[in-house]
Amino acid sequence: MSTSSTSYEAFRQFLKSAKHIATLCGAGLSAESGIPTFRGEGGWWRTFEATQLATPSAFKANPSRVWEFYHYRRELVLKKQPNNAHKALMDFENKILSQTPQNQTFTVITQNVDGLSSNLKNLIEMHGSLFRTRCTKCGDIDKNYNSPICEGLKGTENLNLDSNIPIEQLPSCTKCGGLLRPDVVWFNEKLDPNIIDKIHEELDRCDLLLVIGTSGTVYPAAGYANYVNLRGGKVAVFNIEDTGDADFKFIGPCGETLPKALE
Ligand code: BJW
Repeated sequence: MSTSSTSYEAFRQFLKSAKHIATLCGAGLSAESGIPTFRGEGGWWRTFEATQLATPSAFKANPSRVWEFYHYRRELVLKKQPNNAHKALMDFENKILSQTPQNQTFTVITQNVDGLSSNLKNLIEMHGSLFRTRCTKCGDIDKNYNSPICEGLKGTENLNLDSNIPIEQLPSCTKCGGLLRPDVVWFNEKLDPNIIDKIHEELDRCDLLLVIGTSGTVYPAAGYANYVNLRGGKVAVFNIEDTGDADFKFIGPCGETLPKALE
């Protein structure tokens, strides 16, 4: 990549000609819905230590603390709505799906676990979901939108993270009684190999990757833009900050830039 274009017109022209279009989304996509990012101003990892909350060893050492964090985030997200950037992705997907003949594809790969893109038909949630649980004993995975997720966590929404709730009062499996965990991907955990395969299928054919609201610091997602570029695909970045090289760059809140780019 050399110089970046900031022209919406040039982007829209390229978008029309691209056959396989994909996005890689991060926490910035949901920022305008009122959901904190991880590393930006007010971000989770600015206040809390990621290793104390988003690693398997943190959960083993203190499942109560980890569940308090995820309970807080579930309750927060349940009160939030998709914003104009989510809507732009939805409208664009509908536009692509209504083409006859279908001569373009559109896939949204998201690192977000908030479910605010869950109305999309072609969605890959690579880091899991706040609204799925996984049993630590039998491995059962289940959807769960209960509010609160269990009585033991009710009233712990002050984010002190020090309630020390006994394991028996944390979410438990309806099938085997084992301790449940959030079905998200923590640091040092492998992503689901089926999901990785699906992502690679997309990246291997992608002509244009839209990188929306991600700091590009967490692997494997952080390597995807470069991967697409090396294969000759183009990369368009939508971010409030300049995150580095790209063929197209739209700096500003994605609730404003994305609808304009995809109109
Ligand atoms: C806006 C905006 C607006 C704001 N409009 N923009 C290679 C090199 C080095 C390290 C590694 C490596 N490979 C693996 C690692 C280790 C690790 C890693 O990457 N560490 C780095 C920190 C260096 N990766 C892993 O551990 C991964 N696992 C793995 O690779 O396994 C391999 C393995 C092999 C063998 C054995 C075992 C393992 C797993 C990573 C899982 C990440 N999990 C989290 C938590 C998930 C659940 C949860 O949500 O609680 O995922 S961490 C957190 O970061 C979360 C996010 O999805 C992820 C990415 O963050 P994101 O979305 O980019 O958010 P921010 O806050 O960083 O950025 C927001 C951006 O938005 C900013 O740029 C703003 O400017 C912008 N913005 N408002 C537009 N309105």
